[in-house]
Amino acid sequence: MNDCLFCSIVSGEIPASVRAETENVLAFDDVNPVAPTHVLVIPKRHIESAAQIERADDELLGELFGVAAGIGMEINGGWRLVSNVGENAGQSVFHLHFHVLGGRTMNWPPG
Ligand code: DGP
Repeated sequence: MNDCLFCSIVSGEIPASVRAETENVLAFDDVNPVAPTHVLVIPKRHIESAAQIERADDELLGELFGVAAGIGMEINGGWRLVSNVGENAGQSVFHLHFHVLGGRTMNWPPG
C-alpha cells in the first residue's frame, strides 16, 4: 500500500533491524523501544489492524503467532503480546502489528 510505513519496511525502502522472517511475516525491532526486548511482528501484506482480520487469514495468523512466540520464548521471565487497535488504544501505524515486549516487569492494567 502506498504511504504505509510498515509496507516500506517490508519492501526494504526503509531499513529495519530484522529479527525474524517467514514467507508472509516480518519481525523487526521497534524504533522506539519501551522494554529491553521490543519487537514488532507484522504481516507482509497490508492489513490495517486486528479489526480487519478475516477467516481467510487463519493461516497467516498462525504464522504471525508462531513468529511472535519464537521471539517471546527467548525472553527470560515471560513476555507480553500487544496489538493496539484504533486511536484510543494508541495505534499510530495503521498496518497490523503485534508488539512482543519483555525483559522487564510489566504492570497490569496497562496505561
Ligand atoms: P502502535 O503505536 O501500536 O501503532 O505501534 C507502532 C510502533 O511502530 C511504535 O512503537 C513505534 C514503531 N515505529 C514507528 N516508526 C517506525 C520505524 O520507522 N521503524 C521501526 N522499526 N519502528 C517504528
